[in-house]
Amino acid sequence: MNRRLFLNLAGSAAVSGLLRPTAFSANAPRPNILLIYADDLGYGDLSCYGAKNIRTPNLDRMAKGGVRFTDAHSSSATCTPSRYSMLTGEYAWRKKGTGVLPGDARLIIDPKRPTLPGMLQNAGYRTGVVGKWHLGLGDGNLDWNGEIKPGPLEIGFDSAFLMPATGDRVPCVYVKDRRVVGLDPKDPIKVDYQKPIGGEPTGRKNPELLRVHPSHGHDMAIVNGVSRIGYMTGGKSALWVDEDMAAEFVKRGIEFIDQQGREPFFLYFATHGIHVPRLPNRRFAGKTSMGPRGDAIAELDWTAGQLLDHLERRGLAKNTLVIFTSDNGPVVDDGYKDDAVEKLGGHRPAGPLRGGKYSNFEGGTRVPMIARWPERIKPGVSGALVGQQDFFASFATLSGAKLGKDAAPDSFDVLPALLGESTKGRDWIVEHARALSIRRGEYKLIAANPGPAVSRYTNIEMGTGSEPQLYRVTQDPGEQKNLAGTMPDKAKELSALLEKVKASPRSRVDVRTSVDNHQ
Ligand code: NG6
Ligand code: CA
Repeated sequence: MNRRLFLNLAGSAAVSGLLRPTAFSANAPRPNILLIYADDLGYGDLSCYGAKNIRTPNLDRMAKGGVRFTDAHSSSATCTPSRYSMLTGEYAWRKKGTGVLPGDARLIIDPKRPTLPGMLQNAGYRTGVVGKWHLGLGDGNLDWNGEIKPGPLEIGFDSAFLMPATGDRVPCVYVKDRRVVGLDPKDPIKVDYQKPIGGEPTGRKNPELLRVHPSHGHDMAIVNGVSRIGYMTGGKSALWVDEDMAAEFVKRGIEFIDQQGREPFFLYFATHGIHVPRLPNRRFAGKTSMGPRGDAIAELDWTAGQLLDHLERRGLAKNTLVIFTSDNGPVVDDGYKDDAVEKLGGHRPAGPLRGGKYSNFEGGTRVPMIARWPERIKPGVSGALVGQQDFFASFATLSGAKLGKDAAPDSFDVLPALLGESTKGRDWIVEHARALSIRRGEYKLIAANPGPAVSRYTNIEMGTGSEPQLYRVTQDPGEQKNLAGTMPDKAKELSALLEKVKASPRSRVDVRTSVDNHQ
């Protein structure tokens, strides 16, 4: 059906000449799109972003052949809201219930709304997701032993191979399309996030059974010697092996790429690395001086390398747009005693930025991002301001799809910037962590948000303050000098813009500043 739709669209495009953006010749084949989405990887965690204690040769090679962005953002400083925004083109902070989800949450993306994969599917792409989901499954009280829906297949993916939530949340099983993989019906899975079930040992009561100990939280169900968040029983034959997860995802990603049809593909490949628990494969254990966190970065680099090599092998590299980025900034201790703090050495996971995951400072959402498409992109480094919520509108242009007014309400078409053809991306962007911040031009305003300056769990500087803060981030990327007192007009201007964005549920249409808004 998709292919037929594509042929129809292609036919009418030839007649009307309307569907393809002028920048693209009508005959050029549309590129495949591979989006490699890392978890918790910081701005300073790759050698191509200045890391000295670690080498990431595959991603460095990708950066050399593509555009490396220095001001690219996830929409939020945690996972679920970033993914929600990326797949819907809507800021997650506009919707209740889009914070970090438990593993038994219902699907938070309404199957009726336009989505990034759905838009590409309608435009004739074959769409797939492999890896971390964390957007909920089912519509409440999900039975993990039956048909799991709604899920990715209901929001525009043709196929799915998932880790349902996070590596540190139950259930610790894979879901393929609508079923748990390898489940024995005689050993059904039960999941509970409120109370222990089945009399099984827990991390709290049975620390002697653990091979990795929690530093905070993570003291419930024990799976593979690691205590997690949430309780589960059953499903023994279906449990994943943490150390094999990266290779499993690579295998499934390659399988998807190899189901080639005549249509281009879109693969959303979301890694578990480098989220906790950090249990990279034996091949990477001890490969860096930084313990499991460093080794997980090495494994992540390998993962990207495997996919890039495969594209090469299949002759697909030239016409595939590969984007590599991360869902939020870095965290060192995220709840397990895994040597990450002790072995950090001089490494700065957020590079020159302040804060990290969960934080209002730039370290929360400014993440590595590399775009490579040999047939189209000229290698370079770009300081354009771009956000992951912009993939939706940008890929719409790329694929020749038309966006309805209500679709992807906060997504701006920054395709020329993504392709390295323009140094201008967005005029402004909202960053979302504990509070909202707004970036425009040289400045950033963090809204007032009283609270402890440093998280006592993660030791991250949160960017809290009882008054708004203003930083000139172009000159002061480390956000050291608060200018709110000396530049009250600038603070007011940004604060008014933030209020306007909050009040305009379709910011692409309603918040036009001097914007290079191509839609
Ligand atoms: C936190 C977890 C953290 C991580 C995070 C979500 C505790 C104490 N901390 O609640 O370990 O799982 O949620 O991370 O449980 S994210 O990258 O998926 O947003
Ligand atoms: Ca994350």
